[in-house]
Amino acid sequence: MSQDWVDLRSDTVTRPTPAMRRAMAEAEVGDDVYGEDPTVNALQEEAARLMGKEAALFVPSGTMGNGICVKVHTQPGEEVLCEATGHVYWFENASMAVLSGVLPRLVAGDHGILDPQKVREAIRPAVYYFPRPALLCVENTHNMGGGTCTPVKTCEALGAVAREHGMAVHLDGARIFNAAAALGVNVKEIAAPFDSVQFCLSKGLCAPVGSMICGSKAFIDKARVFRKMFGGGMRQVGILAAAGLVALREVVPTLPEDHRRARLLAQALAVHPNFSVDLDWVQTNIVMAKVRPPMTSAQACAALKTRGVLASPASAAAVRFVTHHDVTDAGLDRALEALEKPL
Ligand code: TLP
Repeated sequence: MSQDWVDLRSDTVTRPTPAMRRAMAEAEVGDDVYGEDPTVNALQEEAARLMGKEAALFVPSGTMGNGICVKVHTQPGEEVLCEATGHVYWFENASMAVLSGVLPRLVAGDHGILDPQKVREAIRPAVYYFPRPALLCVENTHNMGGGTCTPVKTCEALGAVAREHGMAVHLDGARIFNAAAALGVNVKEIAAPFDSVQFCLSKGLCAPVGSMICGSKAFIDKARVFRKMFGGGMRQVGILAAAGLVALREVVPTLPEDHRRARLLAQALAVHPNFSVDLDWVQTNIVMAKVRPPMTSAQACAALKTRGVLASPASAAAVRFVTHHDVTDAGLDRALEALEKPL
C-alpha cells in the first residue's frame, strides 16, 4: 500500500531512528570544549578510523566543516579551486570569501566530476601578482551533478595534481558513504588522497545534527581553534554524537536500498512525458530530472505536490529527487503512482 505523501526534497529531512533516540537519551556526556565528552571522543575516534586519518572533529554542520577546512588550508588573498556547481561555491553564503578571504576559482566538471587535466590547466603559475592557488576542493558524491561518484583513480589523480603545485586538497564528502557503496570500495580509499575530509551525519545517515572533519592530528588541532572561533564549540554534545555513532553502525549499511529506490524512480521519470533523465548518471540516491519546456521546475514541483510528492527545483529546468532512509517502498510507490499520468 502506498502512503499519502513522500518527501523527496532532500536526504536532510531524515529523522533520527528509534535506536538513535535511545542512544541519545542514554549518552554519557561531558564538556566537549574541555575535550571531556566521552561520546564525542568515541565518535571522533570512530570517524578517524573509518576515514583512515589520524584525527577527527565533530562540528555542527557540513557548511561549518567545509568552512573550517578552507580556513585551515588557506591564507587571505589565496585562491581555492572548486567545481563550478560545487556546494562550497553555491550553497555556503560565500563562506570562503567572508571567513577565509579567499578567491574561488571555478572549474567545470562533467556532472560534477573534475578532470585532473582541466584542473592542472586552471592552476595559475607562481607569479607575485596572481593569487596563490592554495587549495583544491572536490565533492564526492556530487550533489548538483546528480549524486555522481568520482572514482578512486580520479581522486588520486586530482590529489597528485594539487600536490605537484603545492596545494592542499579537501574533500566535501557530505555523502562519501553513498559514493563508497556505489563504487564498491571502502571509504578509506576515497578519502586517502585528501588532506582533509568533511562528511555529514545528518544527510542520508539520519542523525539530527552534525558533520565530521578528518585529517592529520596537526590539521585537527588547528581546526579545533577555528571551530571555537566560528561558534561551533559545543558542551554536552555527546547527546548528538550518540546519534552519529548509531548512524555509522546502523544506517550506513542501508544506503544501497536508497540507491535501488532512486534508480526505480529515475526509470519512471525517464519515460514520463514531462521529464527526461540520463540513467547513466543516476549513481546513488539523487535523481536530477530535466523538465521539458514550456513547463518550469517550479511548476513541476507544484504539480507533484498536489499528488503527494515533494521534490525541489535544482534550477529553472531541473528537479531534484532524493531518496533516503525515510522513503520506504510505500513512499516510493506513492511517487511512482504520481508519475503514472502527465503533470
Ligand atoms: N546540502 C543540502 C543543501 O544545502 C543543498 C541538500 O539538501 O542537499 N556539502 C554538500 C555536498 C551538501 O549537499 C550539503 C548540504 C552540505 C555540504 C552542507 O551541509 P549542512 O546542511 O549540514 O550545512
